[in-house]
Amino acid sequence: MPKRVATHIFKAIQAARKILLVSHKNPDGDTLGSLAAMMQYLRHIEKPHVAFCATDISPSLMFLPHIDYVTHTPTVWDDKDIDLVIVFDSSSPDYAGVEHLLPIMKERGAQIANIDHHNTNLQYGDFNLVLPKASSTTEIVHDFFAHNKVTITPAMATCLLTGIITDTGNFTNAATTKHSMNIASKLIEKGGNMALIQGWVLKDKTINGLKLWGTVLSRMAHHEKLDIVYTYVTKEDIAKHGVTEHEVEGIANFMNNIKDGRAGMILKETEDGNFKGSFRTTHDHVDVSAFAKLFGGGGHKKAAGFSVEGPLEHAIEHIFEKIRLFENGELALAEV
Ligand SMILES: [Mn+2]
Repeated sequence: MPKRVATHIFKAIQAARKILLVSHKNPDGDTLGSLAAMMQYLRHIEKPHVAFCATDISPSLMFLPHIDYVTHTPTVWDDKDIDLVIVFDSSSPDYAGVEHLLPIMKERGAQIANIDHHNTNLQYGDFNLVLPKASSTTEIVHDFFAHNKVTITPAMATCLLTGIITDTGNFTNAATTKHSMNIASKLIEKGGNMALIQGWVLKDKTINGLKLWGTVLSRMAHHEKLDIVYTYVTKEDIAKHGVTEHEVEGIANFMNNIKDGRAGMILKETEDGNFKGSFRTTHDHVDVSAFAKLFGGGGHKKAAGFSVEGPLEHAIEHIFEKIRLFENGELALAEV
């Protein structure tokens, strides 16, 4: 934990008039767990605050305390009292969907704190508490509280444990370290409810959702030359099965169970007919964040995301061609 930054952010919180907490778009257990833990603390010290997420929250995360206080109405940003914005688990302002809002805040004199663990983080804050070695942003928030001698209540412990459980794939992926296990154990000691989290986060599949998974999994293909296993999900699939978009969220992580291929990829069609892609790998020698960066995306070595233009056939061809050129060292030439 970089102690100076942790102290500075803590002092900024104490001095702030009103604080805006921000999660990333399509929020996961880590960004919302971090936000919810901080929100609990702000409630405890009676610090005025609001909370913002640019998109909807998955029903499987609604167990987090006071999470219905988080709004996606951008007018919360108009509040002139806000003088500190804390963004959680977002490598860039775009990732949180606030690239147009943060500059306005800065102009108004508000300070930005950026708390994150993505190695692609753009260090866009006035305070950057960015630790790529941390399993999750909640692990950093835990260490931040510990450093500043903040008492972690059972509700806060549950929030923080949520991020560790979701980002480590329930303690199975490469983010699972001695430190993350150690903190998880401390959080359970402090009253963190692991069974509650696992019940909500892991046992969240519906029959129709799993039928959709079946469709998506049955399409799986193996790009032999690049040794990447991939599949896709369209808007039509989601509509046909009568499920919400949240039902497909776990498929990318599920691809970590595949023995074949050095990496897995899933493409998901967005409203505008373009595609959001996710890469996963469990192989030490593969860095999928390098693949994601080729398409302006980012993330971690073992889990990364990006966006590409549709239609589907074009997207798939474009992705594999660009990765091939990148690995052959020909990319610069091809781009000219
Ligand atoms: Mn995270």
